[in-house]
Amino acid sequence: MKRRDFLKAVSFGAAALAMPGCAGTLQHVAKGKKPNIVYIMLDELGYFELSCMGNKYLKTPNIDRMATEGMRFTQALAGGPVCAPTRCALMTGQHTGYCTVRMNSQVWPMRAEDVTVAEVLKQAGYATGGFGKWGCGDRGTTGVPEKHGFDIFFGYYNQTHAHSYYPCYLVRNGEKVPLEGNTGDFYKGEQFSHYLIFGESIKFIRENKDRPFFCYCAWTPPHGRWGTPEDEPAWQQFKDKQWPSRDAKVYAAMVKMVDRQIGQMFALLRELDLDDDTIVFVCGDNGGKRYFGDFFEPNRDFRGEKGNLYEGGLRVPMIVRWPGKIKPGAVSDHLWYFPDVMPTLAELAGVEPPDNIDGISIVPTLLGESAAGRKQKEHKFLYWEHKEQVAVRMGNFKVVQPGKNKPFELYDLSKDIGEKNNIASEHPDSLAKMKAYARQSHTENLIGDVLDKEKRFMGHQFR
Ligand SMILES: [Ca+2]
Repeated sequence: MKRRDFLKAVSFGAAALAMPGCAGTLQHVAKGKKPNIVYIMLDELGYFELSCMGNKYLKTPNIDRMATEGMRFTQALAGGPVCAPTRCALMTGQHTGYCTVRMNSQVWPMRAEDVTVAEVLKQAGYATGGFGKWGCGDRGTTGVPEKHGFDIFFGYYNQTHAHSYYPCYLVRNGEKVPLEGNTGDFYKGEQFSHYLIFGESIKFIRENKDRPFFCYCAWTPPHGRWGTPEDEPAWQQFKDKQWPSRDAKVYAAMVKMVDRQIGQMFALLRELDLDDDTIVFVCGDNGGKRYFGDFFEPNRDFRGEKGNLYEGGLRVPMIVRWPGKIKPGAVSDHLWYFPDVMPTLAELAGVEPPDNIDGISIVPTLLGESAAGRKQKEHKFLYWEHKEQVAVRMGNFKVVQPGKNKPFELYDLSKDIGEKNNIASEHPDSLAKMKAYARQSHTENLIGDVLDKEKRFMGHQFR
């Protein structure tokens, strides 16, 4: 056993030992009922792209209903402003100054010793399935999901592979699954990948209905490129709109399609009599992108978009529903981000997360402080880095360093959600403190190993 694998085994073993009867065990766990967990993350869906958020064009009736039946968060923030790092922060509970995958890269996999939430839940007795875009390590690397706690992962391992809905193949547990009839054309083919990914998500729930399961749906719609089957019902609804581009219409159709599938997911949970035993999350993966200028207004009130660390790059829609446990119609302004998902799900499952995480469980916010048996703990600060950008959030204050050697800007988000009024010169003490938090948060970026480079994604023309 290599030293780092040994360290992983030791720290993880200690976490497992700490689990039974630990202080603060939730009532449902004490009674031996671990909830099923469905975590649906829609790629690029912006904060203002739900109809319940007043969007004029996009229709999300099932997500809207979920918000009336569950809790909607106004200050849930992504782990990072682009696909791969935000997923790594979500999976590991570590922020982007500490986690392994800090950029969208072809050669930057998770390390063997990185512990994911799937590993933690698997140790708690969960069946673990992932469906959609992985982004934390290509085939042939130490970052593959089947070595990070997933019993099954089906979809795209490589985020660039995920740019097509008609790829020549998808991947199941490291093995290529050829999609006959697809030629490498981005917009046309015989097999629409997301139907297959959705089908596998549903199948996983059916197959594991009699035991606790973690169904991680990192679904790629509405991320481009925007190919769609001509007979997709949502496309039929939008294709004749007099809108600026075909792509905008497909984007709207994709939002409507995944909303319909979320409705189907809830119908399945009711059919299997699992509705009350299942907590469902629906969120975006990073801030919205202005693919069509301001047409859909993905980040209406926010500055910036996907790729930067202003609120437009980080704030995501986040709705959580668990009948009988989460208060219906609640709106929470609790400030949290993706590293908090790991300890939250671990607590719901009655196990301890690893020690080396940055997240804080939000169970007291979700279930109420009396059910959780303690008050909600707040972050002293939250931290992000992306390429040469840095951001720190401390209460309502946020600093952003938008590039290398650029001065830090300071905003008070309670008065200035659009980050327009830089007040750095008025608050030297807060600025100094937050800059110090930034310095202490950045660690050396360690990297996983490529074990077989022939297995990596080579481009859409290759089968
Ligand atoms: Ca994304």
